[in-house]
Amino acid sequence: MDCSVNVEAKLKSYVSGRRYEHSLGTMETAAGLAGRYGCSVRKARLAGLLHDVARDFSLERMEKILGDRVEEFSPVFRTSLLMHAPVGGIIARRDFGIEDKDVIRSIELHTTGGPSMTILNKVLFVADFIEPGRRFRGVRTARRLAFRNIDESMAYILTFTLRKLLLRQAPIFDVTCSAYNEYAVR
Ligand code: DGI
Ligand code: FE
Ligand code: FE
Repeated sequence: MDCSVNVEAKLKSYVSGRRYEHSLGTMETAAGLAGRYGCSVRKARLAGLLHDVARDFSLERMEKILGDRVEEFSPVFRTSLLMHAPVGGIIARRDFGIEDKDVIRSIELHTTGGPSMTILNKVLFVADFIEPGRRFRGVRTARRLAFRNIDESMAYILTFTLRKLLLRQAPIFDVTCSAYNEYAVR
């Protein structure tokens, strides 16, 4: 299945109304960024629409879907927040028939980021942060930066997220650090 109208209708049975609106917003923003940076608008829309497909699943449901892959997460990272991205990748393929590797990887990396991200991976990561429903101090700067320089935008978002996590003394996932280091000022 690849027609985005069908995907939209089906997504409704996976996520809450609020999440559905966020998914539509991310889809439109991802399309805009894809146009700006010259990657596939169709893939960006699909990735934006489906990125949070597993966001409202329970931890038990996620662990069942991950199967042996749950071992990839050390116990502190076995939270529904961190696992909804890889689980989303699995659901996008299994239930929505998405085969495109770049789209799947974009979904898998959308929460933490990761090393060697493609343009599409970055487009989704940034779109998720700045879509029209987002409200926080700094969102206007983030929106402006997103369309000016995607790598600087990655640095801005990762710094913002890491700072917030550090202030809470929350555990930092290895891939979040790898992503940050790729865009940190050298
Ligand atoms: O699903 P969304 O709410 O749209 O957004 P998301 O999938 O980008 O999730 C963002 C959250 O993920 C953000 O509040 C911080 C959290 N996060 C990202 N990297 C890490 C992390 N949380 C912890 N504890 N450690 C990380 O490395
Ligand atoms: Fe998410
Ligand atoms: Fe999201």
